[in-house]
Amino acid sequence: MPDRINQSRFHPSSRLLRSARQGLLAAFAVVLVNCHTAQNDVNAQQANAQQTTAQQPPAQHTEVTPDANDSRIAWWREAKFGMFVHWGVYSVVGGQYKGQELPNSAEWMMARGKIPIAEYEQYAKQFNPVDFDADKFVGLAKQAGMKYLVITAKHHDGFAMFDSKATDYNVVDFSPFGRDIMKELAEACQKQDIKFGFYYSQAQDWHHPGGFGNSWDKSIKRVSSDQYVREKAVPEVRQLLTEYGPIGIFWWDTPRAMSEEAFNSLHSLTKLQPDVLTNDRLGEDFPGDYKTFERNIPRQAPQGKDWEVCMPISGSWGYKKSDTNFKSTRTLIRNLADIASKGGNYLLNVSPTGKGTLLPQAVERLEQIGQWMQTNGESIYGTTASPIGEPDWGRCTAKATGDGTVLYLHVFDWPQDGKLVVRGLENDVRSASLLDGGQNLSTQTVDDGILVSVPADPPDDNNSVIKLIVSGTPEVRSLLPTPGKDGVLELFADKAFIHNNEGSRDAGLREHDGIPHVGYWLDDQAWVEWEIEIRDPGVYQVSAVMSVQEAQTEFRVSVNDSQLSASVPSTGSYGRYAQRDLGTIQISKAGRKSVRVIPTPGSWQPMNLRQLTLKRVSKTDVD
Ligand code: FHN
Repeated sequence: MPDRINQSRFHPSSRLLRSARQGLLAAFAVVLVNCHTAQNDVNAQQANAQQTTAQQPPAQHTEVTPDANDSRIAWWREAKFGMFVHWGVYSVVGGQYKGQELPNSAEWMMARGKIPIAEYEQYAKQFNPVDFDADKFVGLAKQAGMKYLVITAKHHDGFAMFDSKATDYNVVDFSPFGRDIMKELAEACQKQDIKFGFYYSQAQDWHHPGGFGNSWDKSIKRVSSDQYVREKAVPEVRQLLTEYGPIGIFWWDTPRAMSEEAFNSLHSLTKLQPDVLTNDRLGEDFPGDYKTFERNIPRQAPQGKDWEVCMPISGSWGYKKSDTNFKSTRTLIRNLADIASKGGNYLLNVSPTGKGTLLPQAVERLEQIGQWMQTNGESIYGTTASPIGEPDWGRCTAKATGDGTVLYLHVFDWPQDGKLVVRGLENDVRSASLLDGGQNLSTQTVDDGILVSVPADPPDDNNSVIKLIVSGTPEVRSLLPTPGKDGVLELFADKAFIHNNEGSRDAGLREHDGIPHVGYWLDDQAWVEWEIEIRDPGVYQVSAVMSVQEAQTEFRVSVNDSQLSASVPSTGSYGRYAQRDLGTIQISKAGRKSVRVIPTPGSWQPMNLRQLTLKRVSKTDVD
């Protein structure tokens, strides 16, 4: 079955013609009455081959031992920073359809515009990025300090940006460009020592009759998703993993419910390159090598796993004419430091135009990030998460060095009084210096930790890095939030630890009017926690600032073993916040406490929680 849904069109298969040109088919002088006949033959051969393959037992999952896994992912943990590229047919028109702006990200234009396949194919016939130069393109990533590049080999629209053998609907056979972009980029990355990876939309395919997602084109003669996987996804993934050299990353996207056979036939292909790393988006049962967050940086890192944040440099993943929403260089540099300070990688997306180049706004930002990385790259590459939490002046990354530790203090807000305090740090300091220029800085131990004396002016407007070397591994006194002298402790959403079950129903940090709240809290198994320190036992009044849309919601608030049950009526809407008194809790002993907000199963309605406040109202319950 050819990868074009409407088989009635006469369309000489350029692959067969190409082969004919090579004289391979001259003897058979195939007269193309209708491509789908010949194409079917080609596909039939391929399909038979695939069925044979598919009938082979999936490669045994040789369990990777932790050490072996550590060595596989070591380069990725060192790299910290990569380029994501969304480039395809949609780039020709910048996400505009018949001159109209479509909502959302440009690569979704076929779906948002409900564009029939036959019509969308006409855009593919215009894809001709004559200004594309793979070496220059990869050079931009390298210059920015990026160590790997992941590009859309096939997005949801089904168009292959490589010389696919599974379908002529590809950049070589179907577009005037006629070159294998993935091949050119793979070679350029190899030359410039940049790891190369593919994004592949394994389930959504709006061009193949068995792909997920195309609900608008009524000409589709549906076939099973298994057939789509067998005919297209498996052969294309196999081709990408066998014909483009060493592949560092295979980036699955938008998993959909598929048969176990389909999942296993796709997953087993990654054994073709045992060192290839995969993300967690093949399907729920395939965690891959690392978790991927998208667009937003999590407040807390997921525990015990590698993770990354992928994010467009502007608003749209694919080039969108109207998208002027470019993040500032300051934001991008600080994002990189923020993510690294939590132990993650930053996969920053760029969007080539239909001509094959980046907009000047993107180039400018990549160059400015590159300048910062030239000076400060060691504070990012190969670092681990902050041992001192999130200081109020910026972020911190760390790196073991011999019998000591280097702490890189990423100072966003330079102290006006020349005194930077690293709160809670108790180690002996060996040295302190500006990473930019090496100027030595004096330090002293103070009640709150280590005070670093800094010059009046910061070396960098966006993120000035201080290199602090201490003896041994970091020793940090717990600096948990504690009630003030007035007995009041306000616990805000963006300092909470959100305990989620895995999956797409994650409660997470959202914002209304620029104020963070715990939102999307659909799952009554998700709960929220703050760690605090109580110095004065007593009875504490508990209140919350929240919004509740439905009639009423019920939950518990606990402080270690003490708890109260709360029932809060609707505040009118999710966007309408109010302060609600929830009752009192007795805290009998001083010390470290866990404050928790836990939904009452069966009586829970989602709420948006901005803050929880504890106020000491009496010394004991008998006062
Ligand atoms: O639907 C895609 C989207 O177009 C884009 O590719 C992002 C990148 O992570 N992934 C999906 C949305 O989560």
